[in-house]
Amino acid sequence: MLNLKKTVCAAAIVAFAAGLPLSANAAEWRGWNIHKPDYPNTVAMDKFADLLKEKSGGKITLKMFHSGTLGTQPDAIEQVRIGGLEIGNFNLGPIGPVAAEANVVSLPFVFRDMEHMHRALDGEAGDKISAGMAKKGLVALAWYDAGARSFYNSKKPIMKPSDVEGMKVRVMNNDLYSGMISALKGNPSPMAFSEVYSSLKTGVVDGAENNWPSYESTGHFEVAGFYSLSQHLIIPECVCMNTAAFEKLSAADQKIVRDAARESAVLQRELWAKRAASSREKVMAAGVKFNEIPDKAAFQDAMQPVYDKYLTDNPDIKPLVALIKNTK
Ligand code: BDP
Repeated sequence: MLNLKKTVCAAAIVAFAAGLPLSANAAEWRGWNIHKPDYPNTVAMDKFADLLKEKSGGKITLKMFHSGTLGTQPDAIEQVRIGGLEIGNFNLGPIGPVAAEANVVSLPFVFRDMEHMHRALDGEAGDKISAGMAKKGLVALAWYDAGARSFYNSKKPIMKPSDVEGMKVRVMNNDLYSGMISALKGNPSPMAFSEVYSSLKTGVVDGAENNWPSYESTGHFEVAGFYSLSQHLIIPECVCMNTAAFEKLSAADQKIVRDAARESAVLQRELWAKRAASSREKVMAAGVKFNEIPDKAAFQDAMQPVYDKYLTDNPDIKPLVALIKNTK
C-alpha cells in the first residue's frame, strides 16, 4: 500500500520542480476510494470522473485511486480537508469526529429506513449536515447509499443484546461506535477496513458490522459466517471535495462539478440496490448462517445511552436530530 503522506509530498515536489501550481485548478485532481474495482461506489466514482471531463470539455480531470491505495479512510478525510487530495468518496461515519453535524447519522437507529434517510438528506437536514462539513473543509457534492449495517461474527447468531456481551467487535473510527458496542457489554476494536479480514481470521476480533456488499466484497463472510440482521446503522456516504478548491472554481465550474457528482449518485444508488441483493444471495449460497432479530427495539433501548450522552455533550445538535426524526 502506498504511503499517503509520502505520495502527497512527492506530488508536491514534482509540481514544485515543474513550476506547476499546487491548487486544485492544476491539470488533474486526485480522488480517494476504498472499494474494489466492481463495487458500486467505484463504478460511480469512475463515472463521476468521466462526466467531469465531458462536461468541462476536458478542463477538469480527475484521477481516481481505488481500493484504498492512497491510505486509510481517516487519513484520506484529513488529506481532502487540507487539500492534499481534492476528492474522496467517504462514509459519513469517520467524518463524524471532525464535523459534529455529520455525526447525527451515526446515532444508532436515527433513521427508520433507507427511504427516511434519503428524504432527510435530500431536505433541510442534509443542508445542515453539508453546511457543517463545508466549514470543516469538506464540500458534500452528492450523497451515495451504503445500506444498513448489521452485526456478523465467527461465533454464534446474535439474537438479543446480551449475545454481544464479551465479544470483540471491530468498529470504524468514531467514539459513537465504540460506545455502541460498550453499551452492549462487548469490547469495541476501532480498526482500518483493510485489517478486518485478517483480524477476523486470526481471532483478533470475533465480529464486525457492515452492509451486505461490504460483507461480501471483503470476503469477511468467509471468516465470520453468522450474519444477524440488526440494521442498527444506516450511514450515507458523500462524494466530498476540498472546500477551498471548490470555492476557487467559477460558478459555472461549480455547477459542472455538482451536476457530475449528482449524476454519478443516481447511478450509484441504482447499482447499490442491485449489489445489495446479489451480495446477499452470494453469501447465502456460500453457507452463511443468517438470522433476523426478533426484537430490534431491545437493541435500540440498549444503545440509548450512547444517544443520550452524545446529545448531552453536543446540545447544539439536538434540533438537527429532531429535524431528522420529524422528517416524514
Ligand atoms: C463500508 C464503507 C466504507 C467503510 C467500511 C468500513 O463503504 O467507506 O470504510 O464500510 O467498515 O460499508 O470501514
